[in-house]
Parts: sequence; C-alpha cells; structure tokens
Amino acid sequence: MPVLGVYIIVRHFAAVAAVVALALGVSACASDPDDALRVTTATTAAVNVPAGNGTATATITAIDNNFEAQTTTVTAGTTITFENGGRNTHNVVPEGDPKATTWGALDAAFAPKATYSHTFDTPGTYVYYCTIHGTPSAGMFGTIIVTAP
Ligand SMILES: [Cu+2]
Repeated sequence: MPVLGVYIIVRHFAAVAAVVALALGVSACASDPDDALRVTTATTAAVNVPAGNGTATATITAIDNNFEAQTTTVTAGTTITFENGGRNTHNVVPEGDPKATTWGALDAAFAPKATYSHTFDTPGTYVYYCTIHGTPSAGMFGTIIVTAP
C-alpha cells in the first residue's frame, strides 16, 4: 500500500528529526550558563609518586562544564597541571579565595587550550571551582586530596 509506505517514511523522518533536534539541543546546552549547576557524575583519579627522584605530575582537565577528574588524590610535592580542554573560558579558583591569590587561574589565563600548573607541597584537602559555571559544592567544582609522602 503506497499510503502505508509514505506513512512509514514520514515516521522515519520524524524520528531522524527528533534525534537531530536532540543533538542540537545538547550542543546548545554546552555553552548555556543555565546548565552550570547540573549534576555531573563524580570521577576520581589517584597519582602515585614515581620511584627514585622523579617528579610526580597529574593533569586535571576542564571540559564544558566540569572538571575531569572531579576528585584527584596526589602525594605532596606533585605538580598538577590544569588544562582547559573545553570550548568555553573557565577558571580555577580555590574555595575561599575567589581572586585566586594563593593559587589558581582566572579567566584571562584560562581560555580554551590554556594550561596552569601548581605544585601542592602541603598535605590537605583543596576544594576549587570555576566561578563561571559552579560553586565550591555544585556544578563545575573539584577536590584535590594531597597526602603525606
Ligand atoms: Cu567554567
């Protein structure tokens, strides 16, 4: 039946259109400030000091819009490099230090593809966030746990 065939084709295109609309919607949301406080899946990473005199390093990547890994555990003395792997400008700001005077990188220093490194010498828990897309406890935030060597 030709009518049924047309109906199936129409239904097929409707499904494709829905998928395309969904993809465009997701894409648009990537730069939408409204999704700044969306719930993201927590991720963790642990880095060990290499044997001998090697310098331990770790990388935390800012994507649109969260930090990967969200929780990073390193040994004191580890240099952590933050890289902006997203398309949006982000920043890395320690909790309680919104101008990043102790460590961190503000917007101008953390555009897409930019990197910022800091060596964490003192054991402790360091909460940081992006002031554009998060708070110290929601959205684009992360925790660095520095353990004693
Ligand atoms: Cu951000």
